[in-house]
Amino acid sequence: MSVRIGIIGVGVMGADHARTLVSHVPGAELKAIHDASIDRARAIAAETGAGVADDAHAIVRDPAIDAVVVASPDATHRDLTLACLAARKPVLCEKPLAPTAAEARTVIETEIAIGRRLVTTGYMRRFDPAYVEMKTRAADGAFGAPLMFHCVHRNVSAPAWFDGRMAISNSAVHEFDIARWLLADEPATIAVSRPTAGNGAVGAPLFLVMDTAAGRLVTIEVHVNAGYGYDVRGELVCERGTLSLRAPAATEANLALAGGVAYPRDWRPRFADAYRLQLQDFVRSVDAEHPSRGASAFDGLMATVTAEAALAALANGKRTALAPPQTPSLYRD
Ligand code: ISE
Repeated sequence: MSVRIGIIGVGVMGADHARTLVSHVPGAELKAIHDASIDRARAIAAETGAGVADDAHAIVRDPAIDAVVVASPDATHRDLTLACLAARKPVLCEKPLAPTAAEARTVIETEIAIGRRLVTTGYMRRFDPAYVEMKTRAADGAFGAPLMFHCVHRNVSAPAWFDGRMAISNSAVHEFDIARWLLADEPATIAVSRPTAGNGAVGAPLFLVMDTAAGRLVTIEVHVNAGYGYDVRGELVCERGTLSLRAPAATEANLALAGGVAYPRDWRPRFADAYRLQLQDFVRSVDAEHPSRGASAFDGLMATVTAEAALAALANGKRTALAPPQTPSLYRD
């Protein structure tokens, strides 16, 4: 029996999920898709063989659909995830779970009331082989305790619909999530600076410094208009050594008196393995015997709580303390 999937939103990420589902996820059937643009929905349907639904809620309600992927705009994530919970359908919701912590909290409250974890938040880096190897090697003891984690997050350019807050609420959230997962530690305070040189336009670089509850430091550069390529870096500094993510490509080219790696234009090639492994895990988790290994709704809430503190720190120029919620028992492993 295959798992029948519906996808809501087939823009950049939803279309990528649709293609990955039909080509790389055995046991999954892409049953229907919906998009606010009917032309876009039809184009992806023609490519993948999915049906087209003219309403997002028709996908959620359809008894012939077992699980839902939500990849619509950020502001719609919470309500669609709640609709999936009301229908008791497993849902992979793209990050962020909600634009505000108050909205994200309603998702975990609903899930707790149901008493079963149905939500996976699309923090796919938890499946990226490089981060997984970093976490595994850091745990073997040879490196000693992790002390600092340096992150760099650069995009070629911010999309036109990016507003001044989204470098934090839509981009830096990946770093907040991967730092929590890698260090198994919670954020305690956060400060945000930015260079005063340059034009200060939306999407100018930001530099964030977090202390964690266990006394570690996390530094994050977010530059959504870096111009040259999609470039994500990470270096974990431990007591006796460091672990760094390697270059963005598997090959290095030498040609015409020059050598180096090519950068992808966006995150899809860099994290293709992570997206595929996340979808495979999600489809497997539809069977309650195999709980999702992805980020939970609580992890989604935590990334958004951290983003809110970072936005406050950016606005008032002060180091801001976080009051992370206690982990409810449903979310303790
Ligand atoms: C985008 O939505 C993503 O999720 C990418 O992974 C991230 O690098 C980018 O900054 C976000 O806008």
